[in-house]
Amino acid sequence: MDHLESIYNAVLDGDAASAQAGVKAALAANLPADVILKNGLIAAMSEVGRLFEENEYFVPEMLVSARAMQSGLALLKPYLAEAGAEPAGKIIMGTVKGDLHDIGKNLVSMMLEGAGFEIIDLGSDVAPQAFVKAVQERQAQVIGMSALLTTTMPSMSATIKALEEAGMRDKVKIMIGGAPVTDGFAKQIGADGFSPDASSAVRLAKSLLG
Ligand code: B12
Repeated sequence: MDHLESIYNAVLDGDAASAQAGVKAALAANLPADVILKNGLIAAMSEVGRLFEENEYFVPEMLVSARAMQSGLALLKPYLAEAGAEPAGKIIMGTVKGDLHDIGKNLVSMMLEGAGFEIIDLGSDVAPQAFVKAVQERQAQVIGMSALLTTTMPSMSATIKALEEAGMRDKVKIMIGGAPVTDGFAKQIGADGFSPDASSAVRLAKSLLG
């Protein structure tokens, strides 16, 4: 079995120790960090997403896989940063008020970090004012908001309004996502972009920063 395959299997199995061992072995074999990320860790995580949709994996499996991916990614980070040279930009990430779902937000953050962005993670259940305060204090160029409940989607719009009221709306680009969120909703509330998954979120962030 090659290194990428063992990383892939380790993430699918939710085996953090094997994922780390696989990443170490792959790096020692001089595989490029971005290849390890894309063909090992991310490929496995998208298979986890597929298995979840097929009802073959459930939340606990998804959580341990995400954790295994995260532990592998931690080892890759210094190499990815090296390859990326210049930091690509600063992004504030958070799951909106009332919403505790953070797996998708964390995946998006990890992928953005892998692509060289600096991430300021406000966590979950983030009130509109907390986003505004973070923009003021941290001088980020982009806000990424996540919502997994139809009942918390309005908090995205409330956050945009709070930024407008604080005179900060033109200082940041806003991207949104989460299972119930659509492109149409993003346009309706005046966000700058929507993306349905973590890898397209990286493309979106890059295009927002022009
Ligand atoms: C895991 C889970 C939970 C976990 C969350 C654990 C955690 N730490 O996140 C727990 C068990 C706590 C939970 C609780 C609840 N949940 Co829940 N949960 C889920 C479940 C099964 C999976 C969500 C998930 O992690 N998916 C995997 C990730 C990788 O996908 P994702 O989040 O969509 O993220 C991807 C994209 O959307 C996108 N993305 C996400 N965020 C962002 C942000 C940006 C900026 C961008 C660009 C992209 C982007 O990229 C991500 C990666 O590809 C969903 C079912 C589903 N199909 O979504 C229900 C679901 C979201 N939950 C639901 C409900 C109802 C609840 C509860 C109200 C249940 C209850 N009665 O208590 C509570 C609410 C708690 C709260 N206040 O938030 C409903 C929502 C229904 C609705 N229409 O609103 C769902 C859809 C289940 C269902 N079919 O009924 N839940």
